[in-house]
Amino acid sequence: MKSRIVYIMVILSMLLSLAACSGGQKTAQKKTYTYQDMVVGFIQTGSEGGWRAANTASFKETAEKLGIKLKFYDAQNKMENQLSAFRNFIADKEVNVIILAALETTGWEDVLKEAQKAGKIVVLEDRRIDAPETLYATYIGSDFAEEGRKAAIEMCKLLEGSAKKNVVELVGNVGSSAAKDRGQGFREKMGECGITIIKSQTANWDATEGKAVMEAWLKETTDIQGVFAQNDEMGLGAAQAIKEAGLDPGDDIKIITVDATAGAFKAMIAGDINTVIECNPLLAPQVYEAALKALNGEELPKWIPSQEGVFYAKDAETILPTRKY
Ligand code: GYE
Repeated sequence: MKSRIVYIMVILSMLLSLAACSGGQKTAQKKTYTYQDMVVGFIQTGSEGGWRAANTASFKETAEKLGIKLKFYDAQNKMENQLSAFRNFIADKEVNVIILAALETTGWEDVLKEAQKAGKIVVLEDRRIDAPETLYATYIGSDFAEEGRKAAIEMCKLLEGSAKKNVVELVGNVGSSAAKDRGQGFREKMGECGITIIKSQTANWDATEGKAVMEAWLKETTDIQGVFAQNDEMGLGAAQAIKEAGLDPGDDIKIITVDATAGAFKAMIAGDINTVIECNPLLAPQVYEAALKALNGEELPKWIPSQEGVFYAKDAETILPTRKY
């Protein structure tokens, strides 16, 4: 009898030690990724001006600092290039994270499903898209609608007491979330002080195009009290056109832009631009941190908005030296 009890005890202890070590093997199999394990396929829009250059620099510099292997692709502002790059990164066995700055809000569902099937983490930076949230880990970018609302509120301040409040709007790439949402936000608030948008046209984020569109408008009418430019470059172009029409930008016609690049600060110091709404391009640290969390299986909020402010001409000279871009 005694030997039977000893025999059962021995079997039991063997089973317990087996369970413990297999459990250990199981936990040993669960890998914890570090930044050095990350191989990122980053799909950038293309060159659009100071904001974009700062955004790209943020991702390259931060990858270097963290030891992330970055495969950078510049889509030259072509949607078809972004889609083909996306598929190339899905096929690239080395890539475990894909980061996208989407040129357009639509057209992403198929590649996102392919990426999910291939087990790739997808993080959206800068631009949001219209696709099911389950298809990407998170979106890190600005609240563009809030930027538009801020612009309208600031334009109301600039036009206070003006008999007329005719405003013209220079729009970015019309398919982009930044353009759509800034326009929507501005329209939500402009009625509070009787602003009317008398002209609205895309200048594709570009200074030269912004100048050409403003020139054409001024040939039609000079009964314009304000310009809402959805980025700095287009606002700088409009200021040039206003000067060449013999008017004083920042005085005869008020100008508000979005981004807050160094060019806008210099234009505020020169008196050509009145107010600038900040849009932060230095997103890489937040984006890489979110990607690492997602790689390690963490659930993330589907949108992590950037924190941003408003800058005024009177403060520009003091603030410019503190700016990173
Ligand atoms: O405002 C503009 C750039 O997506 C927020 O894109 C970005 C916008 C920015 O071309 O300058």
